Amino acid sequence: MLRLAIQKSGRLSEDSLNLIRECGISFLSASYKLKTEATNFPLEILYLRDDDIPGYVQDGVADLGIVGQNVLVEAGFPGLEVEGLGFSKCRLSLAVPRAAAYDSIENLQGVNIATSYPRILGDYLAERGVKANLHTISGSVEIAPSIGLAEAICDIVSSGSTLLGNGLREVETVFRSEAVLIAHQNLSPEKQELLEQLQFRMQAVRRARR
Ligand code: PRT
Ligand code: ZN
Repeated sequence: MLRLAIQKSGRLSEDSLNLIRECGISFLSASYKLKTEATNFPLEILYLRDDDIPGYVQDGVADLGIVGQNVLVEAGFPGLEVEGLGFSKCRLSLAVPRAAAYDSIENLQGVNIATSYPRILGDYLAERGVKANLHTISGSVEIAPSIGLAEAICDIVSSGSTLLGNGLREVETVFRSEAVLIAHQNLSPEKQELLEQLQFRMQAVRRARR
């Protein structure tokens, strides 16, 4: 039986469950439950915090997972990605206060930047020869400039209205993300076969949606 980890409650949850259902897989879901078994496919679904999903799949506690590429790459396991799923599209961007002068990434030399993505941002800045002071915070990153914690931020953006509402202006796109299917690297031949069946169904669902 395959074990698939999905986000318990958050932006990925509904689309992840819909995708599994559209693959013709039936299961009972109750919001208090932490796992469920499908009735017509050898699949067990685990409901977890999204941040825990890459590590569980890396360790083989779960065979598969659905998670944002941003979380996957930040966790340091980009090699687990099997395929993009086309939902939860967003970008990780740098932003500065609306009135701040900004011409190029060079302006961030020596600047304090608040982010929940120190690895992705650190790599991006290092590739461009920029040395900044990264302050890692786990949430409410957008308020950092207004409370004097940082002069710039790097956070997830989709519509841009959160940045706007906090008086910030997007200046660089650091990373583009979508939900991805991930898999443990050493699946047994039986599980690998089930993964291929599941991928075949997922691809059919995506073709039908277009
Ligand atoms: O509880 P758990 O740890 O499981 O969930 P979480 O709170 O860490 O994650 P969640 O549910 O907020 O997001 C899950 C994934 O959805 C992210 O890792 C991204 O891959 C993806 N995603 C897509 C987003 C957004 N869009 C998004 N807009 N994740 C977060 N946001 C936030 C962003 O942080 C910012 O605060 O929404 C705000 C910006 O939105 P706009 O529309 O105002 O630009
Ligand atoms: Zn999370």
